[in-house]
Amino acid sequence: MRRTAAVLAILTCAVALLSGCGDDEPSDDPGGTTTETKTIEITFSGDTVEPNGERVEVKAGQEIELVVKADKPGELHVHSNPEKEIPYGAGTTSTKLTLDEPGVVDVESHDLEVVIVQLEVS
Ligand SMILES: [Cu+2]
Repeated sequence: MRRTAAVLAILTCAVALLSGCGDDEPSDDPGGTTTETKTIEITFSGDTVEPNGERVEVKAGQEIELVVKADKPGELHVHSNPEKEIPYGAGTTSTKLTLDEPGVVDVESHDLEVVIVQLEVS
């Protein structure tokens, strides 16, 4: 079942790409309440990535720090509204973001065609 969901997510993604999901607007919300930062470590190695489709619960407006460790540069795709593209380099790259709308937001690698984490925003 999970495989089907992943395939669907990728298809959704491909459609989104066709309709031009290239504009990334970082939605920083100053004046939000201070909550603990949720740190998610993502490790790319060759053609694999950890985690792989794991669900992570976050609060709306909570600061999320993505710490990407990679052996080569690439890009994460966050299926929030609006969508975000997060480039990373070889080595360790740390990026912060917040999600304001409740729902499930996929974080994907289009290079590997996988869903890395699903952020469950509540
Ligand atoms: Cu995508």
